[in-house]
Amino acid sequence: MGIRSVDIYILDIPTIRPHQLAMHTITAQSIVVARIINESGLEGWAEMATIGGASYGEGTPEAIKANIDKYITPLLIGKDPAHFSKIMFQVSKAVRGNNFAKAVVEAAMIDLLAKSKNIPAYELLGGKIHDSLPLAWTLASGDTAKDIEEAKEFLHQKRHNIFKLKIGKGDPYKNVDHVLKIIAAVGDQARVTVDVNQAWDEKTANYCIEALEEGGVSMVEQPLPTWNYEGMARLTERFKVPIMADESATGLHEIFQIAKHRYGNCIALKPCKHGGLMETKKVAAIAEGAGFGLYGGSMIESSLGTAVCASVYATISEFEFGIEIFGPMLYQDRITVNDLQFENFEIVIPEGPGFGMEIDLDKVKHYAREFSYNLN
Ligand code: MUC
Ligand code: MG
Repeated sequence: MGIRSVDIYILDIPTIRPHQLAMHTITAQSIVVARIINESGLEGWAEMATIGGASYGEGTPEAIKANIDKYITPLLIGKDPAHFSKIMFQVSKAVRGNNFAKAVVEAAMIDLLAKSKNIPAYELLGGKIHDSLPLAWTLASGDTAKDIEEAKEFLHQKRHNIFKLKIGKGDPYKNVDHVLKIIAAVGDQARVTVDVNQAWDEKTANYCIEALEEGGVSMVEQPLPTWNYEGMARLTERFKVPIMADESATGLHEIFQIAKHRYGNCIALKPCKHGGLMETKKVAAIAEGAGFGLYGGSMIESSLGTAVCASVYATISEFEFGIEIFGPMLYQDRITVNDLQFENFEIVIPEGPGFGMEIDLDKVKHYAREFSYNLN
């Protein structure tokens, strides 16, 4: 059954509180949603998110949509999603880079195919190993006291016992002080990690990581800019605390280089960075072969995109650092009728056909910058 149409929508959905990263503070998250319809009218839906326009990385929502509309959609029309790997191989020959764009269309084809077979999407990805996975939360309110209050409340609710702290903005000495205060408050009950989002130079990283390691931080994510691979290798060599590659861990070839040269010793997976769900599995295999610990990363997707990530993470054997697809809980609203389930510090892998989410079309229309219903 061939693909009749591909529609890409950009939606802006407000968050429950400001979420402060080194380069940007999120108050509304922009997501890219793909809807693929086949000739019998069956729909596949998927979502990828980016953060802070062009400030996190090159893949802005607007560029993702423009490049799909012009260069990827024509390669999909008339094709059968049952051959999604072949279609993505053809896309990879015609379109360089554009991993976020590739990831969202591949995922929508997988959702459509799985729905046509009435099976969960994870069945098409090798089948699920996990029914649920340990879920981290990011403390990033921009205020130490508020972060501590949030962490205590989530421990009490048994929602999270892994906390990632967003640091890198402002004075590095104050960053360290902020982390040490949070460890003093909840470190006996929770694992605390930090994400610097490329904000430090090597000298600053050396000073801060020494203090953080001593203070009991259990992982440091992307302390240096993506270009500074060798600096990442030096930090990895020097410190016992694991150094995670996130923004630098993009496609298959980059991850092979990271694994080979130890530009870090653990990796944050994200289907959008790798260019799809099948690529995520390949990347995970490289990391596993290198003995790297894995983390199930997020770009703060809403419930639909979170279900996409959960479906592939469920098929990957081990996440030493847990996963962080907490996105739906940071949004004020959702575009699906149903929601993900969270219990006992874990996220439950969604069941049901496709990614297990039912789209709320009125909500999609409400939050979309532009909406058209393409039924030709
Ligand atoms: C990132 O860099 O990891 C994931 C969680 C969060 O708070 O920000 C994202 C992006
Ligand atoms: Mg990160």
